[in-house]
Amino acid sequence: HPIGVFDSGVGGMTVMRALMERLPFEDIVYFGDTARVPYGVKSVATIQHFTEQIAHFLLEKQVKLLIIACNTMAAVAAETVRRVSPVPVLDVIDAGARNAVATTRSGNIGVIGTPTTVNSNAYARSIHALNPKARVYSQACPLFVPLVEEGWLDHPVTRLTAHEYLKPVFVEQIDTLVLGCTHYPLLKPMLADITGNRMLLVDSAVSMAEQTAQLLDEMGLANPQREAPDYQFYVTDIPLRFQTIGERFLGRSLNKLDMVQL
Ligand code: DGN
Repeated sequence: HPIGVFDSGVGGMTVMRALMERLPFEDIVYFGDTARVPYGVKSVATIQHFTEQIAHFLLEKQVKLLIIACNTMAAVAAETVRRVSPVPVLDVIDAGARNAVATTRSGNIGVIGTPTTVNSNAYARSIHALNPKARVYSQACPLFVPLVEEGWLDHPVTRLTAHEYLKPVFVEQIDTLVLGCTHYPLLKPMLADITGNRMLLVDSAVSMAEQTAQLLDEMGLANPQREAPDYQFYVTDIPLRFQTIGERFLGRSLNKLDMVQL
């Protein structure tokens, strides 16, 4: 059975990529709701409704595990998915929070994400559940998503924007920074540069892949070593730049792409 991964659009392909690298013998089905992205500006009820539709779609594909790759969906709809899913559900916020708590030395953790993710306080809740003494500082970075989709990964405009969001008053309080949005791993080199070499960056996509590997092991669900796993992509729309952006996120060419309606 494949692993089911889903996102509000193309961004979850950073999680898909991390999973492909960490778990090279697993079949993976990806679902991106590209017709309805961005979720970050929608109401909680709508995000929960859309998320539940996607979960049902993937469950019909007989997935052995559901992975919520989108931070915005994980922030407000993880419980909705857990309620309807007979298979285990993992989400990026829980994975990133666990990694951050394990990583920080000072207990002062910074989180960056979309406004919905930051306003939901989901990272702070998850981090405090693991370590009540940790202090969480967060910063919404709404301009990062369009800048990354534009491909401006090391562009003066992006650099200026990052300096604006990551002001010294924020950065100097923390020793660990969680990249709490699917798009941010592509900015990692620039963010590392701006926050300085003592900052510990937590890539929530890599954390997710690590947690998935652990769970598959524990449950005895991991595939044995084999050739050529199957990767299937479903999206609800194929916009103009989809191939370019998708391949940039995935780090390889995008085959087996189908458009579906929910
Ligand atoms: N995938 C979303 C996230 O991780 O928060 C970013 C894109 C969006 O829906 N705004």
